[in-house]
Amino acid sequence: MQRSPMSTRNAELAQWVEEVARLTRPDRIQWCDGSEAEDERLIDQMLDSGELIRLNEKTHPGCYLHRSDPADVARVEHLTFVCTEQEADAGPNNHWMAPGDAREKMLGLFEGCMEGRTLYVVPYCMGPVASPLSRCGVEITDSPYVVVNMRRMTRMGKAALERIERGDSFVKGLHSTGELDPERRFIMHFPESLEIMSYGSGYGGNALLGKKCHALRIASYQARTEGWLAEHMLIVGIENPQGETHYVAAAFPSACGKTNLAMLIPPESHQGWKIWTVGDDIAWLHPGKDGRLWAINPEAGYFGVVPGTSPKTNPNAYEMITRDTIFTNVAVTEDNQPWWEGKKDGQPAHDWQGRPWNPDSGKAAAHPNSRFTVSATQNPSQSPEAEAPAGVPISAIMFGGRRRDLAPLVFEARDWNHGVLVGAGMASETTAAATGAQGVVRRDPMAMKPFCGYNFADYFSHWLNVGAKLDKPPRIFHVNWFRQDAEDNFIWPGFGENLRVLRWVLDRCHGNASAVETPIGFLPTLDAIDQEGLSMKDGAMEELLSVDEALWQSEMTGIGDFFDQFGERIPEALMEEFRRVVEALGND
Ligand code: GTP
Ligand code: SPV
Ligand code: MN
Repeated sequence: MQRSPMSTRNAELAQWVEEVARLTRPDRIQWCDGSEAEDERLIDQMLDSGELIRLNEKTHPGCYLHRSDPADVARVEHLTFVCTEQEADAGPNNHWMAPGDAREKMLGLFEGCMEGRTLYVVPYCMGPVASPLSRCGVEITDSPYVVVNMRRMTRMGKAALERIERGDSFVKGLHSTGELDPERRFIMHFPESLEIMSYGSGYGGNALLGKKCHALRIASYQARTEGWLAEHMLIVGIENPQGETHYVAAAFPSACGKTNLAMLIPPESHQGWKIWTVGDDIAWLHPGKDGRLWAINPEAGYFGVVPGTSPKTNPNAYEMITRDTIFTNVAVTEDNQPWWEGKKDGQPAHDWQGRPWNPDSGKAAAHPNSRFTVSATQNPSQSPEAEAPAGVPISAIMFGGRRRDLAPLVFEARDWNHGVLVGAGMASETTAAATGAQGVVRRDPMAMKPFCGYNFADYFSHWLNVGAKLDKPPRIFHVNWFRQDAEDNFIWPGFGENLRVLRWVLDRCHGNASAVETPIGFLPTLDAIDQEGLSMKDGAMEELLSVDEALWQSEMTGIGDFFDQFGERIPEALMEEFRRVVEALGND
């Protein structure tokens, strides 16, 4: 077996790599240092093997296309398990397997799976390397595509390894693309021993183990025992014309607008406003000594949804992905530029599977869950605070989802505990980010249904406890950009115009925005959201801010049924909030 020169002084890591190599029997072991030279070598190698295709160098320098196996294009929630000793600790919100059984199953799959291949050792740090809030991990993988993605998505290589060698504990993530057979595909998490085993998929959240597997499932479990929160949230700074910046964290389910909100460009009508991206997918939130909640983004890049990205909807992202970007499962034009639905420019010649494009097929040319991978440093609105070791202080938390009806454009919870109910009661229409039916409303508390590494009942209790520790907790809001009219049009223009809602949210935090109290919380008065320069149909704001109490009553019944499955474990304080809203709806 060949070995690259770099190895490690950390005995635990060295031993684990040895063990895995004995099990998987690779031809070579390569320790990844995260250097540019290493990245270039891997890319060249993948260009030779066809795993990457070079895109038009004139229009898209440094951009490559990767085509996944057609049956491996999204997260697989039905094959994702949380393996705690006690089944009840994983909760009814997770698939569970006993750790011993899961390990045995996975060892069987991994046996000899790297024969003829290279085993890459990928040390990474989630969060700024200098931050005490950051956490390390090591992913062992046989996929060079994973390595180059991890280099853009995390602080990968030498600096992370040094942190581990200084004594940081690390999450052990073992990954192989295997045969890409959906029958031999499992994503297993062992939060009690800080381990992940992922076999049979090369796609995003299944394979880039630092992201959902570590920074959410494992980290949420750790966060509970340590008194912080690991959340599926963007973090954004909003600078007003006076030069003051306030930070908002927002949890929306997959493909529901986090990346777009995190890098929004203010509309023409909002001269002097500026948006600063801290993170677009994951936030680690810690109670600070000052009684506020502070957030870091554990990631260093974006694995973003491509379709719908246009100079109109998200000019920042559109610009950002014209260079040094890895595209996964987009279509290409005749002259080899990436193409996707909603690009508003060019025409596809080949679809995401490389087949000649047939405009009459009625099918999308790019996969609806096609993605870009890009380093955050390429984002023109990257926050100067993105590397701050202490993170940024959070003024407001927003929950939201895709609801064609029911949920108004925005409302504010009465207080933290009511806000926890608003988050716990969230639901959203499913999207292409996970396999399975799309457009089906499902309960997705805090946008964490696929990502909470433990029992949701304990998670809600933990949220309540964190709030109780904060002297100055963030205010909590719920938003919905996706209300539709009878003709299926989105009523709210969304994208850049969402800044208008952010302004109301921040004005509420500072006590100078008007609102009316309703059974579900505080809603803006009809004129409270600035509509200057906004073109909407007459009566649109009334519709966006309407609360249909009969619909809300049946929503509360659905939430109650959802809570029932957790039995006695559901915190009483949450049920108190629940009963209060039900009663208020009944009395109105
Ligand atoms: P994940 O990366 O899967 O976690 O997704 P995300 O939450 O970051 O979603 P993203 O911002 O990538 O948006 C997903 C889709 O929703 C894209 O096709 C966007 O164009 C669309 N979208 C985002 N914001 C808005 C909005 O304000 N209004 C409307 N109508 N669509 C939006
Ligand atoms: C999501 O599905 O929420 C994503 C993409 O951000 S993935 O990395 O596949 O989880
Ligand atoms: Mn996500």
